[in-house]
Amino acid sequence: FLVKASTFQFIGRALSKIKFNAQWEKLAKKELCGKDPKSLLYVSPENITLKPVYFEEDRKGKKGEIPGVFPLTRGHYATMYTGRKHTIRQYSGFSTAQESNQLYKKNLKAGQTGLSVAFSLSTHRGYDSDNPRVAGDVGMAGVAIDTVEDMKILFSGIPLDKHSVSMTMNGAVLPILAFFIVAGEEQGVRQEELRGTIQNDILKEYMVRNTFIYPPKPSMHIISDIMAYMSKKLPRYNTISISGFHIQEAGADKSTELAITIADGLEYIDAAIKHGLDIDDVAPRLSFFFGVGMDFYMEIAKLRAARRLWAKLIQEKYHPKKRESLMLRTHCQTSGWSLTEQDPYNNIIRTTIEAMAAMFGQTQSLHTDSFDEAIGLPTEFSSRLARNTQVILQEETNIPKVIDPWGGSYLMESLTDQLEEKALEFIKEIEELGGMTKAIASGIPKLRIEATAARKQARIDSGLDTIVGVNKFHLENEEPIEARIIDNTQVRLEQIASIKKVKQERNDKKAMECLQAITECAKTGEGNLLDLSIHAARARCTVGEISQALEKVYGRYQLTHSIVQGAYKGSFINKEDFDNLANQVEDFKTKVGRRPRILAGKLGQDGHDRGIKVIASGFSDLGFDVDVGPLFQTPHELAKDAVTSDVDCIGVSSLAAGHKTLLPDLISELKKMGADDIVVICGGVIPHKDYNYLYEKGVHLVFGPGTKILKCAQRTLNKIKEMKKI
Ligand code: 3CP
Repeated sequence: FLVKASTFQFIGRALSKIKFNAQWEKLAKKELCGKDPKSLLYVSPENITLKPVYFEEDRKGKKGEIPGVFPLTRGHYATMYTGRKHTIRQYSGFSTAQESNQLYKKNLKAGQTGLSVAFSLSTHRGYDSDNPRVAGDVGMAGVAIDTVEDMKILFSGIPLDKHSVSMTMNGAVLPILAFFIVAGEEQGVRQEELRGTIQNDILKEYMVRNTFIYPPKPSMHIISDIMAYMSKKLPRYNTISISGFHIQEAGADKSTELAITIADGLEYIDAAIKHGLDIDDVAPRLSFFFGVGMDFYMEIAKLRAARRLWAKLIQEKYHPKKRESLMLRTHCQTSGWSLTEQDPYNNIIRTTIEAMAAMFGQTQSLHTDSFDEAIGLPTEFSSRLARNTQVILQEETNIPKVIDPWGGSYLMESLTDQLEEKALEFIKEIEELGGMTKAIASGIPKLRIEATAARKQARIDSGLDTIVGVNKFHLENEEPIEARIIDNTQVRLEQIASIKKVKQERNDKKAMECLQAITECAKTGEGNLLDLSIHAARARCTVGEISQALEKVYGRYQLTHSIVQGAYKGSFINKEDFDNLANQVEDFKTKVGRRPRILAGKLGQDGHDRGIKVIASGFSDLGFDVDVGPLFQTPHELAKDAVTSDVDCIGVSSLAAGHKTLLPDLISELKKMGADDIVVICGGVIPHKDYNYLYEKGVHLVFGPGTKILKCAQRTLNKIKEMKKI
């Protein structure tokens, strides 16, 4: 039922329960010339009904709360951010450590108050830059860090006891954390003085982000070792940033995002307790990370409900002694998914609105997206505007001068209650499945997210939900905007040279002993993996070597895909257009003897799979025979799978800037295999100016963000027919 239920099934039931204040209802009916005021209701994707007006009775007799007082809905400190503004923490990293270091210093001077490192996908997945598997990924979507020497360059001239640093790292968390600690040490900063956050939230990687390396069980062991080490030695460092952001970006509605995030947090605490830690050793240093999209009221309510839910559940389940254990401290990021390639300056407006929601929701730290992120990596200009969005909100609007300004609003309190209730329902379902690790193994949370994403796409494609410039008010002519270009070949060569130098200069025997100790610890569970990784970092072992030392015991995890069926079709309003194309697919089947067969693939280390899964669901509902290939394939592997499965078309989704290297390689692999009659289509974050380059290299169709699935499917079918001369 999680997969097939349509949003619309719920609407009738929800509406019949709604009651208005009788006096208002009478007046409203008159103003609406007799029409039922229920026509003004809106049912959100969470199945929460937004009413045109709220009254005291919507709070069901509940009293107002005080910031700093349990259950902390209005804030975990009494003064919250009236005295200390939230941290402006822009996530960034460009190719090399030198470039990123320059950028960080510049940003700090210009008003940014915290650092946040974006790593290269090759680093995320535990590969050194000289590994041929990652030829197309090194330095494309963040900074490539191979050894502690790179980390030292990254923070050169940035004292690590003065600046708090967030590092988005999950898979290769041990070597990266170890490099950071050793870089601090070699700057003269003691471990207890280091401040910041490591993302280290592996559970969500198996549901959405996919930059895992090892299977769930050993990954949870790694996390427990990190919590054990850091609670003793790095008391000011946040050990996990439990992310709902990625869950929302992958398509979840707000109550699902909230429930999964809180359930992940509880699972980490249980793992720590099993590892012998106390609730008060771990909970105070867990931190959170939420996405903030365009549903303004709902996003503010979500952050309020999150604080309340966490405080209540921790109190009820673990009875901590420290007050800090109850505090849900969070970073927020404006929604990348809400950015459009079409009329992209509109994104500045979107980001401003989302940033306001995050501030009204009392975030501790915030990243605001650059307007050009649906087209490519941000430029210096767009990054400046993004940062200044926050600076202006903090400095010019007086918004931060009042704590929880929406507290006491009938609407906001009612939405907060409803979101808390809905999220709790799903948390209980997860608990009944035996906790989050088991729920992930059942595949239920992932399917639930993917079904919501497919339904949302259908709502947009059929015009039920508006996106300005995409499905309403689109421009006749779009002026192309500048996008940042990264010379991946140059970055890779520089990194390869620096790895070589580090290996030549180190004591190899010592390095190998450190790696052997890590492998032994992984085998026996004796010792602490972070402690051993710090020794390996000091001995100049690389990211790849440390990851490999663990992989020998744990192996590399492979995700199996399933495709959500019926959710796209079930939420599509204009059935005539849908059926017309579905009939063409049937005709194809009659003529050819089989359905048009598509292999949807991801190349390189880019694990963002919302796009490919939504396309797979939509095409499959239309009658195509769709298979989703494994993540992280090389062009050779994808071509081989396509030939073996005898497909008519390969669809590649590229979101991490690897398209100019990986797609031409795929085409040449297909040629080598004599399979150049296979149609190759691609989509994702691909700048317009790269379209011709891709066409020249042999790609048949390129689809930008915002393309309707029906249009994409129609053009693909036509192309397959043209190639097959049908
Ligand atoms: C603040 N403080 C206060 C008060 N306000 N003390 C008393 N009364 C107050 N009113 C204190 C805090 O206790 C803290 O002290 C210090 O001031 C700093 O405040 P903070 O709120 O802890 O702020 P910050 O250091 O910025 O930390 C924020 C959190 C942290 C806790 C959320 O985890 C964080 O910065 N997270 C960022 C995560 C991030 O950037 N992720 C990027 C994801 P102490 O220091 O003594 O505790 S990017 C992923 C994007 C896409 C992708 O996947 O690629």
